[in-house]
This record gives sequence, structure tokens and C-alpha cells, in this order.
Amino acid sequence: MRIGITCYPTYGGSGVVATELGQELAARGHQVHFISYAPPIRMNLADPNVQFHEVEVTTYPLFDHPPYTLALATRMLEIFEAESLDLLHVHYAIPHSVSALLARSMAAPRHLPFITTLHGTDITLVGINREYLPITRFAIERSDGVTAISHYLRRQTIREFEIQRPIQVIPNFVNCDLYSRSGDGALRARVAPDGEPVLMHLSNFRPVKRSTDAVEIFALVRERMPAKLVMIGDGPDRAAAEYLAVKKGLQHDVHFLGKQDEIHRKLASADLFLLPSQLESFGLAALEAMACEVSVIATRVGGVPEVVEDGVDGFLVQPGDVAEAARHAIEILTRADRGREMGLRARAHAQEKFSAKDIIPLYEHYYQDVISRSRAASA
Ligand code: GMT
Repeated sequence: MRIGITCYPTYGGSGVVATELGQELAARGHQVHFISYAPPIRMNLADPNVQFHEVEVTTYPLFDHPPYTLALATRMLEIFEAESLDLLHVHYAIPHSVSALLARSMAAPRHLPFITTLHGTDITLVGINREYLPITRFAIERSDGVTAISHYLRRQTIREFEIQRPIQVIPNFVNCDLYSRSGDGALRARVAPDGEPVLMHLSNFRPVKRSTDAVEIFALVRERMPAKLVMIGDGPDRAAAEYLAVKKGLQHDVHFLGKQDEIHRKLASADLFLLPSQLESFGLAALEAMACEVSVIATRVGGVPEVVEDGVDGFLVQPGDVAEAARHAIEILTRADRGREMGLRARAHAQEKFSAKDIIPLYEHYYQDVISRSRAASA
């Protein structure tokens, strides 16, 4: 198939899922065309089946807000014509589904079906603001196919948006060959030279991630045992988290690495992963950690219980309950095996339910289904 994929190219879960989906599809012989304003992070431009098409937004003094949605729709149509795309797959409803809807209308009577994948904040935060709700609902209703990355998000979309159409749940996935314990241990050797346990947090440091809670949890752990915390990523709350680490006198134990590539290598150095978010529709970073045999302490919110099984892969706590999270962390890290058995179970769970090799065919079938339904509807 020839597939156009649009996503946010920045540091965020939806862009990561879209990019890794594109690469997995390319590895299976499909032609994949990314259409966005910048090459997505984690994109492998060396793959001959992957191409990137930049959307340039012309600006003019009259435009306080350059019309990206329109430029994107135009570029989608151009790529459809130039590359004979079979379909468009847009990740994150706002504004990508609206651009795809416009592109499909402009392409008619030729077929340009589009699929919208909902990731979370497009529904739970952004979408429920009244100014975006009607147009987002319209574009979701008019999509040729809609998927959600968890059952929680599907339910939430139906409830908040009063959506009538079917929404298929296709969960996020992880490449278990790449994400494994066999990543190099260079990071561990650097941050924990005396063999201290390593806790890790990875996010875009937006307020919804409660990244400062990771520092609070670590501070309670550190009161009881030697340990190190690695904070990966960047975003609005990074400065607050750094300040908190200094305030607690932990600046030598907490390492802020900023944005990183080769995440699988970093995660493989961890003993425990912390995801203390206020809300997660899925929690992709937790799944990636699990694949690297790292047990997880996360919050019991949104779609997280669909990913992290409480007491099996790690533990779930209420958002903000740093004391309970720290209690679990200390319990795991003081076990004779320092949580290795739990980490192994976490990987087995990731392999069994969320392995890329099982999830990518679900997308392929869904694409075929959408293409045939769209052709049948206009025959
Ligand atoms: O969480 C973010 O700030 C990023 C956001 C995104 O769309 O990039 O993440 C959402 O999509 C991820 C990939 O599907 C999910 O793993 C995250 O749980 C989800 N975030 C929220 O629901 C807050």
C-alpha cells in the first residue's frame, strides 16, 4: 500500500507512535510518506520505503496565525496525486483530521480515504474546549476510519463527543526486538558507578506528567537507600523538577539528560520506571520500559491499567500519592533480585499484548477494510 502519515513531529507519544508505525509498515514493504512541517523524531530517512514531505506555511503580515491546516490539506492533496496514495492516516485529531477531510473533498471523485487515530489529549484536554469540539467531532464523524489507542480513550471519545460512529481500538505497540534488556549499559555505568539502583522518568515534562512527583518519590526512596534518578526529556516543568532536586539536596543523584535518541538503550539501564501522570490515555513510555524488563510505578488513570497490570508489572497508585509510590519503589528495590523477576514479567506482558509484530497487522487489515469500504460506498 502507499500510505500518507501525518503527525506532530515533536517530542510526544503520538508522533512516536506514528513514526514507528510508518517504519514498521515500510519494513513490511509498504511505501510510507510522512507529511508534516518537520521530519518526525525517530524517523529513519535511510529507509528507501520512507519519504518525508515538508509542509511549508507561507506567512504574510496579515496572518497573525499562519494557516497551517490549509497548507497541510494542500500538501496532502499534492502527495496523493504525485505518489498515488491509497489512504491517509492522521495521528492526533486536531487539526490533522480537518486537513485530511479537506484533502479528501478536493480529491473527489478520486478516492482518498483517511483514518484518524486518537491519542489522548486531542480528546481529553484540547478537544473538550468548546472552541475545538464541534470541528473535531465533525472531522471524527466524517473520517473513513477512526482508531483509539485504548478502550479508555474510545469510551471517553464516545461520551465527551457523543460520537455515533464505530471506533476501533488498536493499542500502541513496542518493537520487542529493539526494546530489550540487551541495550548497552553505558548510562548505568555513568550515573550509578557504585551499583546503585537506577530509577527513570521519561516524558515531555508537561504539567499533565507531574514530573516533579518523580523527584518527590525519588527523594523518599533516597532517604532509605542509595539510588539514582535519571530524568529524560524536556518541557515546561523541567526547570521546576531541577529546582526541586537542588532544593532537596539531590543534585548529585538526579541526572537530567534532556531530549535523547536511542531511548531503548537508556531504558535498558533502569531498575524502575516512574510515570506519575495526572492522566494518560495509554502511557507509551511505560510500555517501552516494560519491554526492557523494567518494572513500572504509575498512576491508576485513564488507559494505564490496560497497559500496566497492578502487582504484576509494577504498581499503580493515585495521582499525587508520592508516599505510596515510594513505598512500592523501596519494596521492589530492596528485594533480593532488585525487582528483576517483576521486570521479566513486565516484558512477557509487553510481548504478549503489545508486540509490534502482532499490532502492525491489525493496522494493515484496518487499512484494507477502509479502502474497500470507501470504494464500495462510491461505486
Ligand atoms: O502525553 C502527551 O503529552 C503527549 C501525547 C501525544 O499525543 O503526543 O500523548 C498521548 O499519546 C500517547 C501515544 O499514544 C499516549 O501514550 C499518551 O498516554 C497520551 N497522553 C495523554 O493521554 C496525556
